[in-house]
Amino acid sequence: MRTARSTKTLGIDRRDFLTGAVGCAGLGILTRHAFHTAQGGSVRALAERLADDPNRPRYHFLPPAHWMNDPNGPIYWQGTYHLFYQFNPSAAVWGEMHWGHATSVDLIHWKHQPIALAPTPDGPDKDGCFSGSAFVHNQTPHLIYTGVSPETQCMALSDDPQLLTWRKFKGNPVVPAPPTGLHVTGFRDPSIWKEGNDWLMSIGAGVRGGGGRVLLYTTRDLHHWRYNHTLAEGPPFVAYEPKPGEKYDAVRAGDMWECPDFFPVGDRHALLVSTQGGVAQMIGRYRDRKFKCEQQGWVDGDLYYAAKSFVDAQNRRVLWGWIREGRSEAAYSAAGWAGVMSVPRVMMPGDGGALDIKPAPEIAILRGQPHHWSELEVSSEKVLPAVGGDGLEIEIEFEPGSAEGFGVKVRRSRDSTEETGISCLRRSRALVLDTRRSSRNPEDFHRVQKMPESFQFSKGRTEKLSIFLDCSVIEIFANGRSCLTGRIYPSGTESLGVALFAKGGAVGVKSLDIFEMNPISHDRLTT
Ligand code: DQQ
Repeated sequence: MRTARSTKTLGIDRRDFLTGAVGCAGLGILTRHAFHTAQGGSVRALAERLADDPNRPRYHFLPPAHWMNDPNGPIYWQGTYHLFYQFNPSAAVWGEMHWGHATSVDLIHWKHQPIALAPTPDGPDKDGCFSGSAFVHNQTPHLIYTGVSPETQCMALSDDPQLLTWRKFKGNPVVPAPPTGLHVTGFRDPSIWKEGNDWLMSIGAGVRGGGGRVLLYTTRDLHHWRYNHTLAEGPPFVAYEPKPGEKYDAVRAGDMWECPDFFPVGDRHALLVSTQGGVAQMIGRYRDRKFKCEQQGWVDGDLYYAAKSFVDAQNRRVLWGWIREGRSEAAYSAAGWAGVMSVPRVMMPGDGGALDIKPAPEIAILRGQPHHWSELEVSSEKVLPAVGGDGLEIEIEFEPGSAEGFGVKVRRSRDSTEETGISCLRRSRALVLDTRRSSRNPEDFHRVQKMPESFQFSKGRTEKLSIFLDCSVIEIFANGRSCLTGRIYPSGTESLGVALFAKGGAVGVKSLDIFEMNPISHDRLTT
């Protein structure tokens, strides 16, 4: 990781690693995967560009190059975690949807594998293999996904213990159309689970002007699917007012729920759907194969989308989510990559009914050089001179005092003309990620993002933040419950400082731990 002290990684310069002085792993990844280069440039030039890109994260999962969006079909199978994802192998823009594939034994370090699903010319997925799920039937791993266009549900299975090859069902599509008479805005992203001898499948849908829906299908043999009824439905989560002249967009309007994810949480059930720019969480009762929402909120902000969970080796419910780019399409297309996977998150029932969402503890294996402070009092800005970098985990526990606002700054330049602020605001009871000064470049991404779920301060309680900074990604976990993900693209590669601050009074810092994180990829390419 780039830290205040060093620009090298384990003594290996990234360019040497790529071009052969040490090895050619990065280049090999791209060549083996037969990457095309959108601009007609060489694969070597693309690999060098990615390896030298200071915005490209080094401990979050990334595709080897080009575009990635939704996590698909996460599954733990025979001692290995498999992560599939929406992938465009030709360019760093959305399109030509394939299923990329990577494997891991520890949930943190990943190995790229050959593409799992590609569109079949003249097949029901000729225009793309959209999102879906993995499951095991008769000891055989299966994938179920949406083939386009039109949107239909298709399946594939693998006899390979390593799941490197997949064979599509001859009878695809297994669900060729939405239920007769239902005029849906979309019909995609199947998710599957078993109850007794029945397989149940939920499909994302909605009705124009009528909100989102999740449709429920059942089968016993995987070939004959029967539409049962609507598993869940609901109005838009936020009022939708199209701008003058704006074309109707069902997802933006809240009339289409994408990527439904449905699972038990304690004695209730959770339904996650992606819509209106974010991932909505609904908690409620599941009876007679119908879900009734009792509580709702958002999982994260609007840069986190298409979340998808699975049950891991330890029976935990682990959630993956796609972190979008904050920069323009022109910028990410030119960079040659777009999209990052969140760190794995563990979900469990929390106080008051909402989900608790925490980073998977496995992430601690990446902790390098530690720095520790305790019992500090901060009444203005306090720069921490001994620490810095673009790959950090920050664990901080505040004891709110008289300060109106307090927090941490990262990626701070020495003259503080560039900095990213994470603030707890007492009056509005909010946690805010302020990226207005994250880059000196006025064209870059500048905004103030608020943690969507109310981040409550209560007298006498401490506030605990876990912050994962990884080059252009910031993931914040507040009190083990609320999450906020942001993107920053600092113009100064020397903007690596960390500071604490308080405004309008003082704040106590009970404890502060900062870890310089080890990369999972020394060349930004191999995982
Ligand atoms: N992304 C996929 C769709 C899904 C959307 C296409 C959500 O299956 O609805 O890439 O990001």
